[in-house]
Amino acid sequence: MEKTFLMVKPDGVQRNLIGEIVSRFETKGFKLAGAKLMNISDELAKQHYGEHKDRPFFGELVDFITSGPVFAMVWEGENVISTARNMMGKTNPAEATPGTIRGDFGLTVGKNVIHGSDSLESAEREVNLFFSKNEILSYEKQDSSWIY
Ligand code: RTP
Ligand code: MG
Repeated sequence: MEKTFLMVKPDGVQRNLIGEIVSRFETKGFKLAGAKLMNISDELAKQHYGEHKDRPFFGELVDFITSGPVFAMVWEGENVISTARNMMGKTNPAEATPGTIRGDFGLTVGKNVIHGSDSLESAEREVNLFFSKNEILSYEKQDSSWIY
């Protein structure tokens, strides 16, 4: 089943949005396969955002993502990569549609609350960069016949 890497950025953690964000993906129907609160090292930040290393905002981006704890997650489900990107909204929260995470909670492009993998290749790369094999759980949801 398709997996994606999502991360509540330091601004989202500071603003107590972990629960709200987890809730959106849970109620959408995706399955949580792994999660942890962690600090990102300078080295990990540079690897994660390697594609942006020549952009003028790279230094700021690395400083910000290493500035405090993030909540890293692996989510699973059909088309989870593109659906999660739609649920996040546009990179610039000023342009993100209300109802999306960035549209509802973000203000500036630098502090846009959440990261999500943008392709199958980046999802595989980012899941493996942040999680070891034994931190990703494979499990079935309970048979729901006992829920009335
Ligand atoms: P992300 O990787 O964090 O999920 O965001 P994204 O795909 O929507 O956007 P991307 O182009 O990958 O940019 C990564 C992050 O860099 C910051 N950024 N700042 N100052 C700027 O013009 C600028 N542009 C991008 C944003 O925080 C963006 O999420
Ligand atoms: Mg990106």
